[in-house]
Amino acid sequence: MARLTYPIPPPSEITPKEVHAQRRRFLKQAGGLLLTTAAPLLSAAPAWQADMIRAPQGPFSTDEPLTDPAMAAGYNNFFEFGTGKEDPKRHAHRLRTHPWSVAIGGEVGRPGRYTLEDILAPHGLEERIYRLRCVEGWSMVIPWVGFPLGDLLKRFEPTSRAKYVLFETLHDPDQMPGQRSRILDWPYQEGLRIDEAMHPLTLLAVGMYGDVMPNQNGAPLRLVVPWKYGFKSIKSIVRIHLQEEQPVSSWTARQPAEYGFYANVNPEVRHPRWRQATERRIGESGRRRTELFNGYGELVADLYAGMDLHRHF
Ligand SMILES: Nc1nc2c(c(=O)[nH]1)N[C@H]1C(S)=C(S)[C@@H](COP(=O)(O)O)O[C@H]1N2
Ligand SMILES: [Mo]
Repeated sequence: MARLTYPIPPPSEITPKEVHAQRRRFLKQAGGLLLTTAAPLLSAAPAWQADMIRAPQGPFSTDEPLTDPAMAAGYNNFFEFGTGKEDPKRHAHRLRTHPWSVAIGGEVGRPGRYTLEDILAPHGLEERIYRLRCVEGWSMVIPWVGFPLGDLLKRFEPTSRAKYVLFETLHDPDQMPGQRSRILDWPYQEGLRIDEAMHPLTLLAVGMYGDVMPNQNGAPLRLVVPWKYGFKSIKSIVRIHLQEEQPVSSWTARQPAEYGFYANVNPEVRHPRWRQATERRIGESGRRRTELFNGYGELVADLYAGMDLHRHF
């Protein structure tokens, strides 16, 4: 695959209209008549972005109506940019997503610091429409573009002691002013058990709705773990560390009684402050029932066979 060239033009400039299938689909679903006016400047786009906007539909997609892309990129949790839902959209332009690299280390045969281009080069991108449910009680349906995390981890040859994976977000208060507040111990950290990380549903995403990832959604590289509460889907990843011990994620460190390591969506496990039995789908009125494992139980329930899901919440 060709080396990439930068700087990355803003998504509006690189997204030719013929590749806006998802956006068109959304508009069609919404009964909208909007037309995109973006000029086709595909030749200016880095290779992986061109691959991204042509990404074929991958497995496990839901056919539920998509969330309005403006809502998906305008109502966010990204505490590095503030605690209000509109803060990330307002402030995330301060994040410089190029150059970007990810340190991959711990229990792997090939540790090192790899550029985003190195990371993406061998992977075919695909689009997967997944539900994501926030612990606070809202959910969205988003067409993510990415590739399975497990494919990446295999490349770096996990050792037999790699039982868990720790992920870390960039720590730079100049770019992420929310890190001046002590609401969380920065950098934001999350973790998965190795079998969860290797599960084919677990996605590393670089885009959504056929465009590069908006900064507020976790550019340039974020996790999407659709059967878990949204906070497990860590944004703007700079470190992936395989290890024997179970990581302590940022939310668990802050409130261990409220946020467990597993954080599987479970309508039967109560949260002291948020409703878990029902949820509000962004763009809908009223609430719908929340499903165990966010509706992905057929695919992931085996991972937790024999475990007490109330204790391991
Ligand atoms: N680094 C980082 N990642 C994060 C968060 C955060 O504050 N910082 N918030 C999490 C939470 S609580 C949710 S619900 C999802 C929201 O993703 P979205 O804004 O793309 O919908 O991102 C998760 N990833
Ligand atoms: Mo969340």
